[in-house]
This record gives sequence, C-alpha cells and structure tokens, in this order.
Amino acid sequence: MPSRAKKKSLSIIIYMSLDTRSLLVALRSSSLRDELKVHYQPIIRLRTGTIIGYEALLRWHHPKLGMIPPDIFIPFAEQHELIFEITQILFDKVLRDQSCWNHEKNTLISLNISAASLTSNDLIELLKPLVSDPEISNKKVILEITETATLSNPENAKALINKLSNEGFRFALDDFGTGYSSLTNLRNLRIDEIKIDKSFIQDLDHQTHTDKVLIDAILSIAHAFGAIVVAEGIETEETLLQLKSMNCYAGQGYIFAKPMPASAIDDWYEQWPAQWRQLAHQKSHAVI
Ligand code: G
Ligand code: G
Ligand code: MN
Repeated sequence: MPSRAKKKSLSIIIYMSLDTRSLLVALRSSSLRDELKVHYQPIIRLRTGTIIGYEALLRWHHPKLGMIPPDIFIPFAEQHELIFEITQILFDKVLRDQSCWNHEKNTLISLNISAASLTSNDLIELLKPLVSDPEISNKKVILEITETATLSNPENAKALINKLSNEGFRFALDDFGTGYSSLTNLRNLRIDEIKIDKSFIQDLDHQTHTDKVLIDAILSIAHAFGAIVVAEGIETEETLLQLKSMNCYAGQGYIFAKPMPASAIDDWYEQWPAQWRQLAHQKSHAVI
C-alpha cells in the first residue's frame, strides 16, 4: 500500500476511535493553545544543499486523547468553524519561535492555509501581526494551499491570492497532482511554487517508469510558469539521486530532517553541512 494511503487509513482508525464530542470539547478548550505545538521541516535546494526555508506543521498532543494528527483535527475544526482560532494560534507561535533560532534569519517560512481561511478576508487580518514583526516580512512567507482550498470558492480564493501576492506573499500549490484541478489552478492563480505530492516521490525508486515521466512533466510545466518545484517526502538516497538528476529544484523529507520543534533547529543546522557532505559523497559512489 502506498505510504500516503497507509497513513490515511491510520488516521481513519484514530478518527473512528475518537469520540467526536470529546474532540470538539478539546478543540474548544482554553488549554488548546498550550497543547498545540509547531514543528518545522527544512526545505533544501537539491543541487547545493542550501537551506531555502522551513515548513511549519502543527502537532497536537492532548493529555487524554493522545496524539491527534492534523489531517484529523484540521478538517474537523473547519467543519465546526474553529479553524480561525487554530490559524491564529499557529501564526502567534511561528512569530514567537522566530526568536528561538539564531541562524539565517532570511530563510523562508511556509505556512499551510486551510480551505476555509482562503475564502475570508480574516486571513489578511491574521497575517498582519505576523508580518509586522521586523524578523518576518511579507516576502518571507509562503502560503501553501491545496486544490480543495481553491475549489470550494474559486473566485474568492483568486481575489484573495491576487491581493496577497500584490503585497509580496508567495503561494505554493501543495500536494500537487493529487486533485482534480492542478492545471486549472496553475492557469488561474499566481503560483510561485509547486509541491509534488509525496505519493509520486516515494515510489520513484522502485516503480515503473510512470512516476519519473510524471515528475519530468510537472518540472516542465512548473518551469514554463516560472514556478519552483519542491519534492515532498524524500526518504531514500536513490530518490534524492533521481530527483537531482532530473534537475528538481528543492526537496524536503525524512532523509534531511523530520519536522522538529523550533528549539531543535539550531542543533540540526550545526550538523547539516556534515550531513549534506555525506549525502553528496554517497551520491558520487552511486553514480560510479
Ligand atoms: O504533518 P503531517 O504529515 O501529519 O500533516 C498532515 C496534513 O496536515 C498535511 O496535509 C499538512 O498540510 C496538514 N497540516 C499540518 N499543519 C497544518 C496547519 O498548520 N494548517 C493546516 N491548514 N494544515 C496543516
Ligand atoms: O500535505 P503537506 O505537504 O503539508 O504534508 C507535509 C507532511 O508530510 C508533514 O507533516 C510531514 O509530517 C510529512 N512528511 C515530511 N517528510 C516526509 C517523509 O519523508 N516521509 C513521509 N512519509 N512523510 C513526510
Ligand atoms: Mn504543506
């Protein structure tokens, strides 16, 4: 079973075992703010090993319900109109975390934006305090959107994206290739970055030719639109090597780092040059 499907079914099992009333109470609780943590995963330029930025990912550990994955609680919060509060908590924490890491203040920060937030001007209000901080300017923020987000209200989404693009925010199409409207979105929206879904990436080393052909096609399309490409879910050296040989611009995945708390980033950063050298060295062996 592809890992995405495996993860989805695990999420469904967690969801089935959760009592939705308890989940709703937990989401409305005042302790939610303390329970939600933001983890960060580096995004790496594949040719040079340069750190381009970090994707912020929410983690929720509830004292009684345990770990609840974002692909369970985000859609649930959207259904119950609690997503605004969660996005607010995310932005507050990202802002606070900026003081935690001491290196390369210029790297980009990628934030996942849920469908519901894209249809309202509240998003602009939420972003204001984040980008009025001297450490974070509009140009540093990439808003990752999924196809479902743009589908639910295409005209509103387009207007909001245009407005924010004019203010310097950049947009990434997340999970590219898994929805019904990838190309329509590219045509209609101002997209700066395409994130190839990990289901395409993870089968790259042991699948038929198909995924390679698809990734090549996505790279050409992105190039034509002037968007950069980030491959998600790189786990093995073989995959990394393939993507580099295809001139894929950037990637993220467990081979570089798992999502980590802000307090761990400086330590990871310290050892990164050595880790990259080792990966590059293995590459030269593999080529020979
Ligand atoms: O980190 P993980 O693989 O468990 O994330 C699962 C899904 O949850 C991903 O699709 C990711 O985009 C989404 N997700 C993680 N953090 C956030 C967040 O802060 N906001 C939104 N809207 N989605 C998030
Ligand atoms: O949908 P979105 O792209 O936002 O999801 C990103 C999620 O993918 C992160 O939450 C992270 O937990 C997960 N992820 C990141 N790198 C890897 C990887 O190498 N393998 C797998 N299986 N998941 C990953
Ligand atoms: Mn994402």
